[in-house]
Amino acid sequence: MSTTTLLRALRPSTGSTSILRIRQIPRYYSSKITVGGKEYPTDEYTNLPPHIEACVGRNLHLSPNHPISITRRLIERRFPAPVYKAHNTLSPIVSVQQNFDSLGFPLDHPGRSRTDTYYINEKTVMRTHTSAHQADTFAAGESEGFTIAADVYRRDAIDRSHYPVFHQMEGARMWSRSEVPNGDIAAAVRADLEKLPKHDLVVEDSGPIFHEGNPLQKAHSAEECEAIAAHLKRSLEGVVVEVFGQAKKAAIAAGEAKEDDAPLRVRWIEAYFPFTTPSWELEVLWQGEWLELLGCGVVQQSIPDNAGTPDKVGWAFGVGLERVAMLLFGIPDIRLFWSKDERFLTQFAEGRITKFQSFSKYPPCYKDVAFWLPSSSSSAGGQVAFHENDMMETVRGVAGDLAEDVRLTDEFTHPKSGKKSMCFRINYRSLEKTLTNEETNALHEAVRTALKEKYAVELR
Ligand code: FA5
Ligand code: MG
Repeated sequence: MSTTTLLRALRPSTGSTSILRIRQIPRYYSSKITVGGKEYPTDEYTNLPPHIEACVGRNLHLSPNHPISITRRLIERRFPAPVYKAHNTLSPIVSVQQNFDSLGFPLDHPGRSRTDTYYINEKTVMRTHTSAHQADTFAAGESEGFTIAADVYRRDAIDRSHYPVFHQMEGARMWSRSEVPNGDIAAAVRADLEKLPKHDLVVEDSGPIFHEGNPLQKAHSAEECEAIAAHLKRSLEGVVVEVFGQAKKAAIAAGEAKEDDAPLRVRWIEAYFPFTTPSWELEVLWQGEWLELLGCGVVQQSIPDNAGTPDKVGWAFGVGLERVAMLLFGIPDIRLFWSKDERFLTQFAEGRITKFQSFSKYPPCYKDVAFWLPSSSSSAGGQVAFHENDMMETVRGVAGDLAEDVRLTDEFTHPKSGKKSMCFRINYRSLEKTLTNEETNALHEAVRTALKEKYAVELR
């Protein structure tokens, strides 16, 4: 049975009130694709599916009573005007130049691949991060610092803290060699550091500011780098203090925490980004695991140089707004942010931090799918190798938010035939109701069919 027939067979029985959403994944694109109301030519790069395009324009970060917007405003408060200008309405459709080239991504960087990024066509992508706007914002030179909050798009894992569309806030603060007193950047940055509010949060931070593996840039003196790093870290620790102070107040009000509960654990770890060095990530301990909140670092000098502002030096960060909002509101699953369920939406109001009241947890249902990948000879006709993210997208495409997580549970290559086998476990769970066995089976069958049709896998 083809997917279409199967879907037609399913729809009448599930009725119009059913929340079961099984979708068709397009295998081919016509010559034009409409994204955010505008038409773009397609080519062999095009891989943006309709269920992702449908998120363009939802603007959760601009809906005043939505937790993503409440979180955005809370963080923006730490980066006030006139030093920081907030940009919150930049289009998610950007050029490959903006998203990758302007930031120094090497041509073979995995982030550029079609398995990781949604391409509208060869030259145009859905931004994968708010850093895509860094160079343009430096070039415009409207303010010393800025924040940019926006929706970003990535082909990524499926689990409770990853979603293919999420929100980031970029922040940057630059100082101009030609404008600071005596051209002394280090002194000017240190003076601004003194003006930042102090806090008593203990943040684990070991190791030197820079070293061979996380190097100082040639264009910066050690003193400059140290001052910029200190200003960056203090600014972001301030965000954490604010956010978690508010979260704790809300938890105490809800009777879920006490004033003298164990303090929050936060740590800096070294990181790598093509567009900053040295670089770090900030993590917090959440439900027993370290959760990465943001990436940051000293801006690669080539970016302001190429943007026509070579006398500027400074820092940048990018924080995941969902990650912060989950902690702030106690929201246990990233899919909830996209919920249109009144039981979710009516819980939140602008400027208020309250603990999310779960509307009961419906049972999960696990299903496994195993298959052989087409052997390389049969995939010669331009077909690319199967990537884990292809699985993620197939499941999202068919089951939408009814898929809670997808995990690769087994992978092996047959010693004689050389064929590769993969097994995935899909956890289906609705946030809104109990899925019946029949519904889960139908979803799973549609996933299997889609895999077979789109990737020519041999189901086992
Ligand atoms: C970046 O996107 C960099 N642009 C951040 C940056 C900006 C570094 C400026 C240096 C200077 P990364 O891929 O780690 O980095 O994503 C940043 C944050 O976005 C993560 O820390 C996490 O909080 C969030 N994030 C990443 N992937 C997802 C996802 N699939 N779902 C939800 N949140 C995500
Ligand atoms: Mg990261």
